[in-house]
Amino acid sequence: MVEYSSDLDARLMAAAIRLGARELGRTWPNPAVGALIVRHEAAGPVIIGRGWTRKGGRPHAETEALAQAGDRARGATCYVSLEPCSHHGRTSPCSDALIAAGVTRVVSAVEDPDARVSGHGHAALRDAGIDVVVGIGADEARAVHVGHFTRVREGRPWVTLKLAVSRDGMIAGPGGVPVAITGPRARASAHMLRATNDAILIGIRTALADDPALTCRLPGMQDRSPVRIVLDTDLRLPVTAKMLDEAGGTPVWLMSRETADPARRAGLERRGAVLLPSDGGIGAALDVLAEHGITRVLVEGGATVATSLADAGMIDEAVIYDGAVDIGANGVPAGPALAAIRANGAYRPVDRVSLGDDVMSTYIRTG
Ligand code: AOF
Ligand code: ZN
Repeated sequence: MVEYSSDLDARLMAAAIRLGARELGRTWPNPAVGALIVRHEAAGPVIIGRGWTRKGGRPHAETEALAQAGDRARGATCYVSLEPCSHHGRTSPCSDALIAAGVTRVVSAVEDPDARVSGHGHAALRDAGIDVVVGIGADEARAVHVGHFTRVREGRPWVTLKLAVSRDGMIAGPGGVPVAITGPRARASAHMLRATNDAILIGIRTALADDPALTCRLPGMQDRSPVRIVLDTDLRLPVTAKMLDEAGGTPVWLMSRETADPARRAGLERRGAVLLPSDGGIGAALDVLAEHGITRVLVEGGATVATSLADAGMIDEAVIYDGAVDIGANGVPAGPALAAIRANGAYRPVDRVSLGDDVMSTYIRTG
């Protein structure tokens, strides 16, 4: 009889969670799940299969890990960062695949809130005589799957607000002109945020003022650019916008009123933009994004969007880069969004790192 140590289970689960988390930003509409197939041998554990959810959500992590393990999966343990699915979705259920492969133990971090799966995956495994352990690494797994959980439970994506704030509390120069607030290390970290979110969202004013490409430009990670979304109620984005030059790479979605000028619609669609309906309200826009599969969205600007998100109580997480430059009193102040995040008790700081002359602080909403 093999002895399973809870310490070893915790370490192998942590590895499975990390394996899945590497794909954050690519697996939407699915969660970024990681799975390991492990044989517990006298000399120690041997990992015989590793899998993670692939781009667009298929194949699922367990299928990949089982394919690698082959016949050796018989009698092995599967460590998986989310309850194995039990529904007939785009392929047959992972719980069936685990049973068919002869896995005898499944260590699963957390139940899947998706109503098609919720509890049924674990039950199916137990019904087949598999020893199922649930809850090891649950907090870490929940943090990785927070986008999936928010989309399934609340019908909207998890919202991360990114703000770069000058030493004197400004986010842009006079009249909204862009100013370099942070240095290269902070900028690289902001590009990493882009890479790990499904989508990046800005308001039309920022799009007009900055003409940003909104891509991830980290070396070797150019293929990790998120869907680029502009809240552009009246379709004011010019067809010459830089982000449309690269529309072939990752999609550009413009959220606009359905009554927006048809000629402008046609012009932007010819440039590759996808138009989604929005009446201008941020809450409704987020619902539409969730319907289109977005589980995590990074909001990068500007003050208007940040303020309406703060007013709607929809900033789940905030990443604040405090820069070392001063902009001056006639700049654009960071305003109510930053005040809401730094207000006592509303958000809890979870991370704080120095990046050159800048400081990056991450906050998560309490309650
Ligand atoms: C797993 N392993 O790696 C993932 C799971 O549309 P489908 O058929 O791909 O199903 C999507 C649902 O499957 C998704 O909402 C989530 O509940 C689950 N994702 N499950 O067992 C995986 N990505
Ligand atoms: Zn599955």
